[in-house]
Amino acid sequence: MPAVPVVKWDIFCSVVDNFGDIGVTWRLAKQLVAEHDQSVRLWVDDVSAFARICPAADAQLDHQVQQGVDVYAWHAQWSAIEPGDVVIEGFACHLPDTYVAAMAARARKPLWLNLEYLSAEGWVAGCHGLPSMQSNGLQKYFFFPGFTADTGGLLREAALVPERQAFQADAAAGGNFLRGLGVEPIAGARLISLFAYENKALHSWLDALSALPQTTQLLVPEGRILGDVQAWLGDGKLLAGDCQVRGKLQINVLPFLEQSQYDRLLWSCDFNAVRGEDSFLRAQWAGRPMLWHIYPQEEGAHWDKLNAFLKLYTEGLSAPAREALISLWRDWNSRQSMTKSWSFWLENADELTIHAEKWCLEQASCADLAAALVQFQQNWI
Ligand code: TRH
Repeated sequence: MPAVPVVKWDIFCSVVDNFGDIGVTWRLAKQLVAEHDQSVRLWVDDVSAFARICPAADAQLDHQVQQGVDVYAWHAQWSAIEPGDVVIEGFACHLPDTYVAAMAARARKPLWLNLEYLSAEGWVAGCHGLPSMQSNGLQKYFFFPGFTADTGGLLREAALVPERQAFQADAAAGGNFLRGLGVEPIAGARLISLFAYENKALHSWLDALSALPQTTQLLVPEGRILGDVQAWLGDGKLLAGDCQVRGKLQINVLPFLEQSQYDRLLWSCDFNAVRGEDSFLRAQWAGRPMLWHIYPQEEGAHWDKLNAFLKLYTEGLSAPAREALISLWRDWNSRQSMTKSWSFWLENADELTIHAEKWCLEQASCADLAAALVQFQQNWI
């Protein structure tokens, strides 16, 4: 049987802000190599952002191999290279003009894809996979991740959910993991992880947590929300390793974690506050209830996205549980007091916890995004 030729992928990532762009493209690159034996070059214009989520990386290098992926610094001054067979521009980033010209000049034209942002909005399915003719005669296809079978699916490694379930079924695993981070878990406490943009609603939530009868242990990796935590504590600059107690609330500050460690943090917690795109998805794979701080867009465009997700996610919930979840998410995202909505959420915590696992398993029964991309490429040739 003739050997299947290796498909070469070029994935381009422009780090607009934070870690979502690199978080998603790096995850995809790793998975294409590990599970589909593809040859992948990841071009990133901010290698230091990459090195934050992959600490084994060297932010100074122009080229390095990490987990089988060739990671290149994408410089403004582009050197000519032979384009791959599949070219992915992450989140509509602008490819170097000379690279696009080289794509058009290739005898066998590459498959050109724009990997879009994740959204649950209804129009996504209609646009997924559509081609758009470019001025140089190449077609560019829009590839939309999504929550329904008529979209490109969600990034999920093949072993992710079973691995996560085994971790959670092991009574010692979460505690051991946290101890490895220097955090002693408090027996009987509700464990919450917090990753969010700056948010004025945080103060009311921390007030509520500190006044509850049950202890809460809040785990906060270093990041933008730390300023609000600091202001609430009123006790100087917080650093990784710090621990502060107010009433029934203990706050532990963690270092920013490597991506797979961050997964384990989500798996260890009873509730996860997440943001952006990638952490939002990883919290769903954690099978635990969550609170999403959506990336705020101009003129409130993010509300349609948030509401579309809420509509899908809350299907099958009782009316009170649905309302509790929606109130909490809306208060958080509109920076309103969380006092009432958190207490309402707690009343429905059991149902929402069962629901989180159910949602995860439903979503995990669909094809994942990397597999869908490989399939798309095979159907295209
Ligand atoms: O960082 P984000 O806010 O990213 C983005 C960007 O703003 C981007 O421009 C926007 O388009 C997108 O949101 C919607 O949040 P996100 O997407 O959750 O990415 C964070 C990444 O960082 C994710 O891969 C998880 C990872 N991470 C770690 O690896 N370690 C950590 O300790 C934490 C807290 C996160």
